[in-house]
Amino acid sequence: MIEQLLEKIKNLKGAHNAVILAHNYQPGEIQDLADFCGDSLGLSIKAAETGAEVIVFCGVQFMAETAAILSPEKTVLLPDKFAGCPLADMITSEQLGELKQRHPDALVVCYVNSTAEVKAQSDYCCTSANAIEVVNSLGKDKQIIFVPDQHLGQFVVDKTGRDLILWPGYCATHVVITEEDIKNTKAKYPDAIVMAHPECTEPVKELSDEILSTSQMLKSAKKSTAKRFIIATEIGMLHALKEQNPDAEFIAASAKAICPNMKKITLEKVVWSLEDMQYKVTVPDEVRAKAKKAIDRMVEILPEE
Ligand code: CIZ
Repeated sequence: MIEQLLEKIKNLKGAHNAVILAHNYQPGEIQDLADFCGDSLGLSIKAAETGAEVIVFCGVQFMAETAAILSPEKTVLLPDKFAGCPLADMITSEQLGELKQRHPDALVVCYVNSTAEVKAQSDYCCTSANAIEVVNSLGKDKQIIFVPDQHLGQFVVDKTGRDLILWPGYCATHVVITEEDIKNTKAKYPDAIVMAHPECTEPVKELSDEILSTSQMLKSAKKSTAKRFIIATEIGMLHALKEQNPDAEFIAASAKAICPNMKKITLEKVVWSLEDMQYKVTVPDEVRAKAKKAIDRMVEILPEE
C-alpha cells in the first residue's frame, strides 16, 4: 500500500515537474519521501532555487505562503487546506496596525510564523535561527515591536538586552512541554544534553543546555560528541535527528508535543494534491511585494551557515 502510494507520487511528480518539501515537524514517512527537508525559510529558499514548476509544501499555511512570496511564478500546493498555524493566527494585520499606531516610531520584527499580511506590515522578518542577529542589526535607539511569539521574543530580550514590545502569542505545541517534563527526563537520563526550542516557556529553557532552532539542533547534534539528547520541540524533529545521527539516542522531552496541523499531511493527501493540483496557495501581489521586502531584509543579515 505504502509502496503504491510512493510510486504514484513519484510518477505524478515527474508528470508535473514538481518538488516536494517537508518541514522538520512532518510525519516521518513524509520527510522520507521529500526532495528536501528543513526549516520553513530554508525550504522556501530551496523552493525559489529549484527549476520545478510545482512545489508541494508539506507543512502549514504560513510556510506555503512564504514559498509563494519567494516564488510567485510557481504553483505552491498545501496538501491539506486546514493545515494552519494557530501561533501565526494569534495576531491579525488589524491588531498589528493598532499596535503600530500606539508605537509609531517602532520597527516591527515578525517571526516567520506569521501570516503574509502581518509580514507585509513588518519591517523585518526573522526565524528562530536568526532572531537575535536581526534584532542586533537594528539601531540601539530604535524601539522594536516583536510579533507574534512571546517566548521567542523573551529569548531575544534575554540574549540581546533589548527592551522589545512583545505580543502575547505562543505555540500551543511548545508550551505543553513543562518544567517537570525536563526535570523528570533529566533524572532518568542524567548524561543527556537538553536541547530546547526558543518557543518553549522560560522555565523549560532555563533547565536546558542549548536553545536552538530546528536547523541549529541538527547542526549541533552532528558536531557533538554526546551520545544522548533530550529534545524539547515538536516530536517530528526526532526523525531527522535519529536519521542523521544513527549512533546517538534522542528522547522526546514530552510525548505530548505533537502539532496536530503538521500531522494533517499524509501520503494520500500528497497524491491527491498532485492529482488535482490542490490546494493552491497564493498571496495577492500588493501583500506579496511588501512581505518579500521584510523577508529580503532578513536574508541580507542571515548568520553565517
Ligand atoms: O522556522 C521554522 O521552520 C520553525 C517553525 C521552527 C524552526 O526552528 O525551524
